[in-house]
Amino acid sequence: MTDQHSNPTDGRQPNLPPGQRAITAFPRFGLPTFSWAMPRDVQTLYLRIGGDVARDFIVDEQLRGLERVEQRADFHCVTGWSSLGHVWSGFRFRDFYRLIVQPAVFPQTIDAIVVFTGRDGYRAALPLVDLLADNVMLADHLDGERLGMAHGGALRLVAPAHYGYKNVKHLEAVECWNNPRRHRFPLPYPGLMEHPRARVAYEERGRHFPAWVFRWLYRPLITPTIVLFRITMRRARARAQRH
Ligand SMILES: Nc1nc2c(c(=O)[nH]1)N[C@H]1C(S)=C(S)[C@@H](COP(=O)(O)O)O[C@H]1N2
Ligand SMILES: [Mo]
Repeated sequence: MTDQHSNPTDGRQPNLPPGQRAITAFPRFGLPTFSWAMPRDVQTLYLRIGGDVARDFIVDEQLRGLERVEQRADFHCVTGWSSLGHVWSGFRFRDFYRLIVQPAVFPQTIDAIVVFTGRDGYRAALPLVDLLADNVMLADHLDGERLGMAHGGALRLVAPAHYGYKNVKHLEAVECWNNPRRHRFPLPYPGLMEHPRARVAYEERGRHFPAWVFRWLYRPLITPTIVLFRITMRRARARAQRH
């Protein structure tokens, strides 16, 4: 069995979603443009809440009051790699939404959209209905350790049913838009690469083209991107140590 196909959790061939290959590592990954925008603060727990709210506000300590939950989940990047069996700890998005966001949001509509912004400027959006699923988390721990520079500290979105590009790291802001058609969300990648739901099980990799086209386009980018992020993360760590 090659390294690429081994399952780090139990050694059996995993039952992977369509078009995915398991890798044993969990590399830092993302859009190359953001590899140079490593956020300075990956430790302070806070979020700005905005969108269709009376006024933007910041939550910090209130987050710690939410019930702590843990789940084991696989991670699937839209480019085709999967990293299996990770344990996330943090807070249920649903609890965060119901207890902190909802009281401040103007009357909800069923097609509300939530836009997440990272401290590196990265953005992604998901329909509220998808985010209320039981397994969607705001995580602050991965495999027993606090999230840091590598995987999205202080807080990241974990939505295992959706491709990695919806799992925004280093969360800075959460905006809830009731009437998404009235707003435009500038996303950091071309519209073609965006799928409003990006569900792994249905291979919703992008729009207008069949999934195999995206697989074929993305596959050659995996290794160079992993190498790039390894380099930029090493630099960011060295910089953080100097200061
Ligand atoms: N803030 C931020 N979040 C991000 C990205 C990014 O570049 N910046 N990249 C996305 C993509 S494409 C993937 S596959 C995952 C990778 O998560 P990891 O670095 O923990 O492996 O983060 C997603 N969330
Ligand atoms: Mo990704």
